[in-house]
Amino acid sequence: MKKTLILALLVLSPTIFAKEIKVNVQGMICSLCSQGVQKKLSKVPGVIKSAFQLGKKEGDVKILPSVVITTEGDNDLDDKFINKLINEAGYNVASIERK
Ligand SMILES: [Cu+2]
Repeated sequence: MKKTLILALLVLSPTIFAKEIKVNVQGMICSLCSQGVQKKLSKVPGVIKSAFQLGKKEGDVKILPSVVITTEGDNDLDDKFINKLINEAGYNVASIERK
């Protein structure tokens, strides 16, 4: 019984304690752009997921392209690191949001 519980916690913990970092990215306008960023993110230890949203217009409001990075457990990526990674992929960070 105990073993099962521990096992369940181990399996679930990366998602339960995951952090989400939303990065608004300037210039990431098509799926090819986001693939480049995704490739970079996939090599970062602790990153378990990256979900891309391309920019769009809602009425007169322009919504920037963004990527929500999910990190495992307590792993966080600091702003400097994120800026560097996005720059290396060829784009610029507009803002970073953490929930
Ligand atoms: Cu593109």
